[in-house]
Amino acid sequence: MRITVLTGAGISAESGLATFRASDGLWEQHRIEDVATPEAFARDPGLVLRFYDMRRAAAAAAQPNAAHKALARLAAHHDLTLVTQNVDDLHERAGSPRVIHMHGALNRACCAACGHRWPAPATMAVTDFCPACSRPTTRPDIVWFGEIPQHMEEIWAALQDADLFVAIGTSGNVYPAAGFAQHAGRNGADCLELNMDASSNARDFDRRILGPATRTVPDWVD
Ligand code: BJW
Repeated sequence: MRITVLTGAGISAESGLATFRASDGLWEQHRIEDVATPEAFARDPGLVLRFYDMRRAAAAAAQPNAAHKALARLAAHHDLTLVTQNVDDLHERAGSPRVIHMHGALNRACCAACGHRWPAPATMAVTDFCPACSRPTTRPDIVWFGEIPQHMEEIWAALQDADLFVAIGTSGNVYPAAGFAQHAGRNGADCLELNMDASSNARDFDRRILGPATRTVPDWVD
């Protein structure tokens, strides 16, 4: 059986990392949607870099939880494609052999001019130079609103081929990920949602188990 899993911020919530659409969804009085955009970076790059420095430090201090570890066990015995919207590396640190980061990664920097990617330093500065082209055009390797998510060809193929699609801890508000269940379902996959609250695209799932990921994911895997 081929399984495609999509994870969102909810799977890392019990590792202490804030979700996006929880209670206030604010950072220093800014809406997340106003920080995670190319326009915000053009307007105030220092502010956006500080936001990602803070997120990078929080992710480095966090530990994988029972849900991340259960998905690593699942990969050992199944044909699994693990796609995450998360920019932390908790799946990797839990032992998942391959993780597709569709919204980028906090621990990578990239060059807006030449596309070169490299490991991000703990803090990034507006004046950082690209090690490949030497231009001061570095940015976090993060997919902001209005940008094209990464690895999409591979993801559509995995959704197309899946017998089972499972979405874990994602609110179903952000596209294209919010359309994955519909796409997989139309191609014959059984669709299961594991979430704290039903997502905005709940109608696209055949089954749903509500509760904290550290309980629902190990229960489902084992
Ligand atoms: C628990 C739990 C626990 C809590 N256990 N569960 C109008 C219509 C359709 C589309 C658009 C539109 N206008 C604009 C668009 C496109 C836009 C979009 O979708 N906007 C919407 C807001 C409408 N999308 C884009 O721009 C994307 N690009 C794009 O579409 O390009 C076109 C294209 C696509 C494909 C091929 C070719 C071209 C880019 C989107 C980039 C998203 N970036 C962000 C920020 C960057 C990363 C970062 O800083 O971390 O990614 S936004 C933010 O939302 C982040 C997340 O990855 C993403 C999803 O959030 P997620 O993971 O769902 O988190 P929450 O907080 O929303 O939900 C948490 C869930 O967990 C909840 O359900 C809780 O109940 C649950 N939970 N605790 C289990 N313990």
